[in-house]
Amino acid sequence: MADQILTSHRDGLLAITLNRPDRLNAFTTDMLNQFNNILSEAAGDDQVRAMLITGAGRGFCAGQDLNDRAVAPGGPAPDLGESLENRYNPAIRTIRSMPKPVVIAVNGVAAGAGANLALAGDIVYAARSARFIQSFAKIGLIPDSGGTYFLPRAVGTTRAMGLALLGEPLSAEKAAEWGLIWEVLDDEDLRDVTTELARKLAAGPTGGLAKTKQAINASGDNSLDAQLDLERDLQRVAGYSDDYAEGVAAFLEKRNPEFKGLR
Ligand code: T3D
Repeated sequence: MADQILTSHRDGLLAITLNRPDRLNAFTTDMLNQFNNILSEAAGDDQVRAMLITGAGRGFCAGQDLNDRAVAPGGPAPDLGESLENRYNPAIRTIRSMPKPVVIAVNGVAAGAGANLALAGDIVYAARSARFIQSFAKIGLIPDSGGTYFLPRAVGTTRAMGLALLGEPLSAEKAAEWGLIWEVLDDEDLRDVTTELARKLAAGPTGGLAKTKQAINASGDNSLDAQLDLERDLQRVAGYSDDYAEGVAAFLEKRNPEFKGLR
């Protein structure tokens, strides 16, 4: 059996490719466990300064593999809370909290938990042919993997509710127009452009980028006062970093900076 997840690590960039193209990269339990292991190792590895997540074939990820669920009318029901607690939630938490930028390249359809995994990224690009589907509504479930958190914050309650209750596909272009994702790229450009961008981030002052991510993610739950305090605290630490000194020196000397990317 081919590896369900492919990784490559070069120049500080860890690229992860979900690799079950015949099932639109839907997650089995094994695959999701593997994904979580890769994510948590990457989160703590200083050699990984940025991440890129994409899918193989014509899909990004179709969420939970429904063949992997022994569920049928009248039969025993699986404990989906256990599945979220132990596998989906850790993946989303690790992506959101890891102190390095995570770029998502949505190469094709992103459905169910696959759609919300995409939205967990820090910068989300999509191929023009990609679609985002909150398909939970079609099978009697609720949007999980952060969907009920990310959607209303990104597009407002009205659109979030429509997407979640109807479970209809949202085109990549509309997703960008609504502010759900950063940018749409032509299908043939997606991989190269996102790899290049993620490489640039990996060569950047990743300590500062990590603090930026932390502050922006905290803002949704903070008052302005609390957010100003957080900015003060994080900026104090950033101001003591070698990367800040290097960034200022490079600017004044009119040369490219060489960031170490330490926290
Ligand atoms: O269970 C838990 O642990 C709780 C957590 C739940 C999180 C979730 O993600 S629940 C939601 C699960 N996902 C879905 O409901 C999406 C199901 N898939 C679809 O609705 C459609 O496949 C798509 C809209 C995503 C794409 O449609 P289309 O027409 O482009 O492709 P297709 O022909 O439906 O799919 C291609 C193949 O992939 C097909 O197999 P086949 O006929 O060629 O042998 C299809 O069955 C398979 N596939 C797609 N999604 C899944 C899947 N197989 C298993 N599980 C899937 N989720």
